[in-house]
Amino acid sequence: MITLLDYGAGNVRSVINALERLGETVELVETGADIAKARRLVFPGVGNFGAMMRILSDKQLIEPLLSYLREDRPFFGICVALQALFESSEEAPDMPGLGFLPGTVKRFDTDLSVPHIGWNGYKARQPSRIFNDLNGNEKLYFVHSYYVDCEEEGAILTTTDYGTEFVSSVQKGNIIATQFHPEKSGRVGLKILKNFLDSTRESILPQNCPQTTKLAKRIIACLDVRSNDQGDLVVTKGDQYDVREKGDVRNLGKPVQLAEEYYQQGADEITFLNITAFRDFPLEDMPMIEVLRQTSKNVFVPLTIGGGIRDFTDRNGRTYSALEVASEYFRSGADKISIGSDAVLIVEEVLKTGKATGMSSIEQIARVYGNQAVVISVDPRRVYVDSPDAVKHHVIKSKFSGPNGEEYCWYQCTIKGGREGRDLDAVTLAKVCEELGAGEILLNCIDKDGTNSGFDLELINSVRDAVTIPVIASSGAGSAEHFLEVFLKTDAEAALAAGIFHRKEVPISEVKTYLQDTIEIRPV
Ligand code: 1PR
Repeated sequence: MITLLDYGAGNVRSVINALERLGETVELVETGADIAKARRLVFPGVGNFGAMMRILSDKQLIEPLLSYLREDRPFFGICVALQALFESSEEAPDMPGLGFLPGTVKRFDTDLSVPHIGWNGYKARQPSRIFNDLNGNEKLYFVHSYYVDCEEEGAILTTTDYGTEFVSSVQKGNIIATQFHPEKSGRVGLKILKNFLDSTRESILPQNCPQTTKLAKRIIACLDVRSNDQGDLVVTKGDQYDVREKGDVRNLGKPVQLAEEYYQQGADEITFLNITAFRDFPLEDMPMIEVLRQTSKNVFVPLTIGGGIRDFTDRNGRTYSALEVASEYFRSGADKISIGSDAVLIVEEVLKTGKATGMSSIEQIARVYGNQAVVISVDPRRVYVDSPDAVKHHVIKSKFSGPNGEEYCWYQCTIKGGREGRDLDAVTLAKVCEELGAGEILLNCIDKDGTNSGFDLELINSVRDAVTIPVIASSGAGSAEHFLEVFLKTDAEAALAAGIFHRKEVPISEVKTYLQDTIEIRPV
């Protein structure tokens, strides 16, 4: 029996799924007394440091937690739960941490994109039982903007490089805590959790840790999901967003099954886009929630879900906030949510009024679940113009001329799955969303979608240059060479593809094998 501290924010589902996969029964902590009687305690911290400490304090869990830690009973903390062990955090300067270890939590101060999202390595500083069956050159999944500066040298278990060398895990006796997410680190992460659970395992030092660790470029498989005309939920794929072929919705497979296949092949993340959610409210579309639940039981890499995240009033007059919709997705196993149409409308409003309300879906979800949990999915279309001043938008000079010889273009945002073009460009959208608290940009391109002709490098470069958060390049991948090209010619942190994988043209493992000598990737 494992006791899990669920303080009410974020995706504890993933951790429960990972522990259950290891054959454990999980009991949730509700009171201090539950902590007092726990035999092994797992604490998955998510979101904002201040919000987390406040909830722990309100629920009177701080003293029982500190007693548990001081008694040196088996403890595994994840992400913000690692940070909670320290004295304070720059994220919430007025809110003290548990102070179990000396040191503070700092924000990354680097030219690299923040949050630090993705798969990075580790360098072991001391032997531990969590290293059993690991050799040191594996990559683990991180997603955070803050890191711990641990003043007790002897407690540092591993460090990782990202602009600076930071502490990526600590161990003091039976207390272990990691900045990375073992529950999202595939088979390696499951081994780490298994080693923690088995206190009879000996402490060892992995032999092949790198001198310097590097963040891997991510390969993401995307599943566009909708009901077909028979009412079955299917993975589909459009050509420039048109998913119908001879009148029928193209059916490329079952979502849960395909997601598992891609996980086994080495996908670094899986994204589900509920592509008709702009008209069918997702909380009424329970099969999609069920897809997420089933997938998260067997897929131990990050899951993003998008589609229909916005305020909504159902036919009985009941109003749901975007935050409620997102919360349901998180509870069902999502690690990140992606917002498409609503982001465009929010940015239009901010530009019109000149101020943010603090109440938009982006701001609300980022506040509760953290910036890293909010992805903005952009669906732009290229519009050619004669001169840079032709429109009041971010215009670029293109290598490719338009149908009438135009040398310039801008990227028009669309909503409702590309059905409606708006008077807003993708660069401005990305910048304002970053300011509102988004953690990542998923950059599609309608012109390139389904064409197999390669990514739109001009679009990716112009958005990448405008923001400091990670950018996922999407649309157009038709060969392994296209992934190499996007990573060599742009600074995108990840590349996402759909058709190439669904049509089984090039499996993910082959893309990775092709990249591995030139690009830093997570080995399959
Ligand atoms: O607007 O918040 O409800 O979200 C709806 C989401 O659904 C958006 O993220 C939007 O991108 C997506 N979407 C809506 N309609 C479609 C469609 O295809 N008709 N799919 C759609 C978007 C783009 C990518 C695709 C890449 C790679 N599809 O998901 O996977 O272009 O494709 P490729 O590798 O085959 O070229 P909201």
